[in-house]
Amino acid sequence: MKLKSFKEKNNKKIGVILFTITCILLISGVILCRTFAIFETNDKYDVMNGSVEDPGDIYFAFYKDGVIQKEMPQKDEGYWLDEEKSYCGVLGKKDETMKPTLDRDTWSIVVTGMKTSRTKCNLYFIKTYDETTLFDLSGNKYNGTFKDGAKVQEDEEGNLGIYFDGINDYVDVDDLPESINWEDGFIIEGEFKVKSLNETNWKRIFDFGGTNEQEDNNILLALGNSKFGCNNFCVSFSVRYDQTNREKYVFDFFELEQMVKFKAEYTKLESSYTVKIIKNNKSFVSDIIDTTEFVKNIDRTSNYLGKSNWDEPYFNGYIYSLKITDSNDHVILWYDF
Ligand SMILES: [Ca+2]
Repeated sequence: MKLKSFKEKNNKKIGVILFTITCILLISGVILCRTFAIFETNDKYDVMNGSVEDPGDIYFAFYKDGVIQKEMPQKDEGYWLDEEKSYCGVLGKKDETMKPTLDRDTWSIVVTGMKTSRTKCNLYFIKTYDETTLFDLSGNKYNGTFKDGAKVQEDEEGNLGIYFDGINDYVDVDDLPESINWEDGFIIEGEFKVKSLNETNWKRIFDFGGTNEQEDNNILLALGNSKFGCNNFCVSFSVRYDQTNREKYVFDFFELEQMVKFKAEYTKLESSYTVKIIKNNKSFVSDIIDTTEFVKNIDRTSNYLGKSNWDEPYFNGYIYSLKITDSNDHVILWYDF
C-alpha cells in the first residue's frame, strides 16, 4: 500500500512537471513563431505556374547574409538569390518540387511548381560584389578581384554591370582547378555591351588560360580577329588546344551600346563535338569538330575578364553576367547582378 501511494504521488508529480514543461515549450514556440512572423511578407510578388490564385497564400522570409530581414533587398544593393539554398515548403516541411527563383528584370520572386496554399518560402540572399571582389554565385567560390579601376556600376539604362574602361581595367578570376570537367562539354554564356570599337583585334572579353598563360589551352572570347577579316562587331570565340586556335567567329555579332546575350554550347557526341554560338537566343554558328584536339582539363591559373593573356587590347564596355556550366548542368562559375 505504502509503495503504491508513493508511486501514485510520484506519478502525479511527474505529470505536473511534464505538463509545466509542455506549457513552457508551447508558449516559447508561439513566441518564436510570432517573432518570425513579424518579418514575413506576402504581397508584391508574382506566383507563377501554381494553382493558388490568391498570392496571399504564400509567405516569404528573407535572409541577407544569413540574417532575417524585414523586406527583400533592393536591386541596387548588390544581392542575388541563392537559388541552391532557398526553398519553399508547406507547414514547415521542405518541398523540393517547388522552386523559388529571382526574375532579374522585374526583381520579383517567381515560384514554380506551386500546388498548394499555406506555402512559405525561405529566401537566402548573397552578395554579388563589393568594392574589391566579384563573388561567384555558383557556391564554388571562384571569385574575381577588380583591378586598375574595373568596378560594378549602373549603365545608362540603370542595369548593373562590371564596367571596363578599355585602358587597363580587368578582373582577375581565381584559379580554376583541373578537376573541372571541360572535356565532356560545357556552356559559357554572358551578357555584354561594347562601348567602343577602337583596336578591335582580339580585344579581350574573357580569357581563361593555364600556367603558361599564353599558348596554354585558353578558352577565350574576343572582339575582332584580323586573321579572318573579323573586324569591329565580329565576335571570336576560341577554345585552344595546346598551341592551336580552334576559333569560331560570327560577323556582326555585337552592336555598339547594345546589350547582347552570348552563348557558346559545346556538346560532346560519340566521336565529335558540336559547337553552337548563339546570339540573343538565335543560333549563328553550328559546327562539328573532332575529339582529338578539343579542350583539356588543366589547372587554369591565368583567368581574366576584360584582359588578354597576350599583349592585346583591353575590353571597353560592360559585362552584366557570365555563367559557365558543365555537361551535367552543374554551374562551375557564375557572376550576375
Ligand atoms: Ca583603369
